[in-house]
Amino acid sequence: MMESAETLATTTTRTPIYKWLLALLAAAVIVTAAFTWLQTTEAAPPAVTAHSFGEGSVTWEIGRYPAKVLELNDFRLTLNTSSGAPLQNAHLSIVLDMIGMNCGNYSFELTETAPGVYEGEGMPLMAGTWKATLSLETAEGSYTIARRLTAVH
Ligand SMILES: [Cu+2]
Repeated sequence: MMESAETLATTTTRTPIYKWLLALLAAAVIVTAAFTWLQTTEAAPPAVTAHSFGEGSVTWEIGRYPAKVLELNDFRLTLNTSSGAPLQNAHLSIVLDMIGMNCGNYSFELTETAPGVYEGEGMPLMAGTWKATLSLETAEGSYTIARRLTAVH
């Protein structure tokens, strides 16, 4: 007799916890949906982006934009020192990886085609939003700079 009374007591105290968990779950679903909606409606990353690092600044242009999937796309990065002079003799490489997917990375090196201007060709493997991570090495130090880009068919 005592046992069944105890069981009943536990059951009645548990019910509100389940309701609370259900409410939490519903809230989580709503928040996730809102985030997904925000991500898909977010403006496409621009063709030209500007970045600063310890020694100066980078202007990062993608020649044809949005970039073309499975084609070589021109990347042109212009490096300036803090005083505005071309930053020469740096070593630059870029890794492209698709945001939220494991469909493969694409890495390439850039070469200096004019003082402070570095060019290379990158190939996104699928349509969507990609992250491009620049590894920059100068005489003074090493830097990592990232941007996003859109690729289409
Ligand atoms: Cu992908």
